[in-house]
Amino acid sequence: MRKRRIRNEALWRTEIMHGRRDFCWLAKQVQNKNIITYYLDDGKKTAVTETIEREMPLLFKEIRRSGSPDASIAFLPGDEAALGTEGYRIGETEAGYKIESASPVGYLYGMYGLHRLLTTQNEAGFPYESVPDQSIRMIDHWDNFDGSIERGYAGESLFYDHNTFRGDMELIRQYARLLASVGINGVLINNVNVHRPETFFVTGKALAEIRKISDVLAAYGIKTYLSVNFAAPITVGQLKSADPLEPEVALWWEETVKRIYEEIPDFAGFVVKADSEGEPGPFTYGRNHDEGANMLARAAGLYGGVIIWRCFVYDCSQDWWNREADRARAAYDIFEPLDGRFLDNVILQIKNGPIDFQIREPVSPLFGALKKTNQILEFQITQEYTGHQRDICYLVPMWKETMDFDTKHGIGLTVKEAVRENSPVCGRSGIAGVGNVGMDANWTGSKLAQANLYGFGRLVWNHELSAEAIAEEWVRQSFCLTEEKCGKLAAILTTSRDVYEAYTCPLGVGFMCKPAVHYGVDIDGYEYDRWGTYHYADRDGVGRDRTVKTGTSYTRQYSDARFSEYEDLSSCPDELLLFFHHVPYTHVLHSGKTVIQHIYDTHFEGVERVREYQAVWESLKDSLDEGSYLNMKERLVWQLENAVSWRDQVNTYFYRKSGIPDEKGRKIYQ
Ligand code: BDP
Repeated sequence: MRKRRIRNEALWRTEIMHGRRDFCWLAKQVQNKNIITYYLDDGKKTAVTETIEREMPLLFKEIRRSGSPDASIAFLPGDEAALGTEGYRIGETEAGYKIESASPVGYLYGMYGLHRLLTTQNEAGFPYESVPDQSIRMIDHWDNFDGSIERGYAGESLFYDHNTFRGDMELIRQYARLLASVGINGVLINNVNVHRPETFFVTGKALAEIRKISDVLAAYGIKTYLSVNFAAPITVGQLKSADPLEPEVALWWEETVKRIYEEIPDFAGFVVKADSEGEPGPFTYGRNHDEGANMLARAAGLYGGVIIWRCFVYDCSQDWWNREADRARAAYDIFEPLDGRFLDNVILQIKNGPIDFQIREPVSPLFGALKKTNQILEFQITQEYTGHQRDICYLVPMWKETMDFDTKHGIGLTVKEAVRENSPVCGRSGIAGVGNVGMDANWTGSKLAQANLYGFGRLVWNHELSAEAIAEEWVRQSFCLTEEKCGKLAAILTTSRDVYEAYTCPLGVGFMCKPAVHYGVDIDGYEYDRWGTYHYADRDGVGRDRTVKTGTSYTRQYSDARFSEYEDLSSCPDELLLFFHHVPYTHVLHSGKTVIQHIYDTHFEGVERVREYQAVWESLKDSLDEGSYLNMKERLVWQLENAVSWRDQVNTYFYRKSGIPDEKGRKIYQ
């Protein structure tokens, strides 16, 4: 029998009563505030207001007193013009607090917001107003019906188990609670690679199960999306073709969508990965992507649904010897010419970088260039290329960097603005993250990887928060530490992206990891393969030449200002140098170091930093719960092994290629 997870409310409460900590940031009840009553007086009950009623005693300690309560939380109607449909304002009253919002879901967010403020000693004070910066704030699950999760590092799927729906609604409710507490309002429940069993999700029996999931999520203000297979009319509908311009194909989708909405009236829409990594798509029929997406959008549009169409489209059978073919160019080459040709319920979902979720990539040139198309920016929360939830890698600094990046299209158009402002329908734009949870008792496998899920939600809701502030918030909500220790733990998080980059990926080169697995070092693993991700190291130098002058011309996909910056060796930022240029090992960086010395230094330093993390973690031992302490202690051992093997292989490899010794004389295996 499967071991039951330690995750139910009763246990949360028991644990708190015994002064022990639990596995997530909502475990702390607000105490000593004498919050005893709440008034939710908006006339009618909804699934969301019922959720609020259930949640209140979990979050706030209930102390019943005789007579009229002297502390309370009142929920009052708020001003929609200022707060929108999801925002809230919290103020103090003589009797306690008031939460104003124009909708039940705003109250829900306000309740979690108040809990956060009171458990993190936030200095913002009251009144406190919060309105989300993006409309769609979404988690994408790459979960398969057999229970496995593509690129999942925290156990099996919450939703599926051996080709059945797991049916653990209480677990899904707890997950929805976590997500709503950080403002997530959409969940894609199946893998974008839609294998045969999931292709049938759009049919009767499965829909009844999906409806149950969707109902639970909806009670937390979360909408449900499904990934569909573009060839479903053939697989499911027994048609001969899935050509988007064939009337019978369009009709099949119309009927299919109708059935879905009959079962799930508030269904959000489809996510589609087409013509990518073996998935079928419009190209199969000589059609373009607007034709494919618009055909589905017409069907979904009848019910208010959307089509999220992914731009992760590239030729994964590239000839590695063909220096002109450049995978980085693909998304822009395909989608930029289609700008303005999509219906207004189509949203293009664009990965943060042009290749694939590496620890360091430039920002996708589609941001800022697409001006007449709804857009979603896609991040990866699950640590596929960033340490598999074994190595610590807090990703919020990287996401923040992407969102704040000035595309220099127009006057100061950052990515976060471009996503929202360049989308014709603002409510149909936003940010998605590929989720990192599974059946593991602490949700994310690595305790510290929780900070990525938490941080994703917080940052996507409020773009002004710093990565440091979010890390501290999460630490305060998850542990009971002194100020000093809280600072130490938050510092591990906030430096961890740089450390992971230091021992893995020099100067933006990327993809020196083990093929398929994407963890551990294999410098030439992808070098002579079909996937289009090459470092071009030879005896004279390293890096991919993507310039107009001598390379693949990828640089030209950016705005004029960014183009000049990247094209010119003297202005290209060090951290992206090898992404854009092929340079000799003796090339001197802006930092003053040569490329080869930079490679040696960062790989030696990366390992030392991991050793420091181990020491800090040991120093926190007595202040941590045993489970969390052991969880990360074990992972830090793995991380050190990983960092050492990256250091030794990368340094040896480049020493052999270049023949240039380390100027500090450290040990490099030969
Ligand atoms: C890559 C993953 C692959 C996904 C793909 C995608 O390696 O498993 O299917 O992204 O985003 O990073 O579709």
